Amino acid sequence: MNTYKSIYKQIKKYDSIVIGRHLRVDPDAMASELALKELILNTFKNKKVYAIGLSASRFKYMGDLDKIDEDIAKKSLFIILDTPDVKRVDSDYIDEFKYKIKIDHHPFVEKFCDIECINENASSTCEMILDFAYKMKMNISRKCAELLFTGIVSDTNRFTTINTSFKTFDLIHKLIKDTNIDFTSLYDKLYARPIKEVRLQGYISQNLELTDNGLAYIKVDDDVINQFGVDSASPGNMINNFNYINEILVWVFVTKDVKNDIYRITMRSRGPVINEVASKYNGGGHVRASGARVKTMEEVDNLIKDLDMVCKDFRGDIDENK
Ligand SMILES: [Mn+2]
Repeated sequence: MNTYKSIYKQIKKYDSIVIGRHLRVDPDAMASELALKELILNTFKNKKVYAIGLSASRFKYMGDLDKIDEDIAKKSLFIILDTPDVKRVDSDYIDEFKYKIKIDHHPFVEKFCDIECINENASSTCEMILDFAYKMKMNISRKCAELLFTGIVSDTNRFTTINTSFKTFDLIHKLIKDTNIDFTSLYDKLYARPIKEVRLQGYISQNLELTDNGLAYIKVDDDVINQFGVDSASPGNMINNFNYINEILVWVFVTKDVKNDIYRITMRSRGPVINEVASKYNGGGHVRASGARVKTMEEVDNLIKDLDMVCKDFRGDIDENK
């Protein structure tokens, strides 16, 4: 509560506020920054508020993003959302801002802001923004409510993730009651996808490698990406669809990011802790939802081996004679 108060005080103090989030935008990051912008504009008159970062066409429906320059950065308060470490911040001016605030639900990685509001138990950054809005008695518009609902539903994978709590439902219940949003109509925008991606999903299902320890993995090479006419980020974007498969404890999708000449690895878990392995390979994230980027296929293979061991340990199958 005290942290909320100090954040609110800074928002009140600055006439120019820039809101940012992590690289490779996802619905929670996008919705939280646009919702916070709405909240501030609806609560305070005469403030300049910018929501920044690289846009993605599939989130265009949520709203437009803003551009800033160095002069704006120099006089602004910066609020960075959903981002635990400085290297993942989607802004060129991170060192220029006058004052910085972090609001995040990822496990702590490093301190890089003047105020850091971290709640690892929150289901999403949108949940934290919603909690903040209610506690600080801010004006929640319908547009803002729709954004926050979308972000929470997406980051909790429809209220199935481990951080979905009584508080999540409590806040959502209040939000729907207060704003009367037509929430079922929002799923269409969030979940509708082209048939070529469904076909790619079929390909992944057919070709997943499965170990005895419950690790599933696939390396989707560029020919396959081109064959299906999809984007190299597509496999990673559909990884949540592979939850609740009896034989699979941890699943890993590997794609090549040709532009940056690296392998991009997305991983999920139904039990074992995987972010520790991810951080060993230039990555990180949540306990059961992480990502990593490596330069060589050898590192990819080592990561897969490490995750296989994590699965083995989780099942308690360790041969004690070794
Ligand atoms: Mn998030």
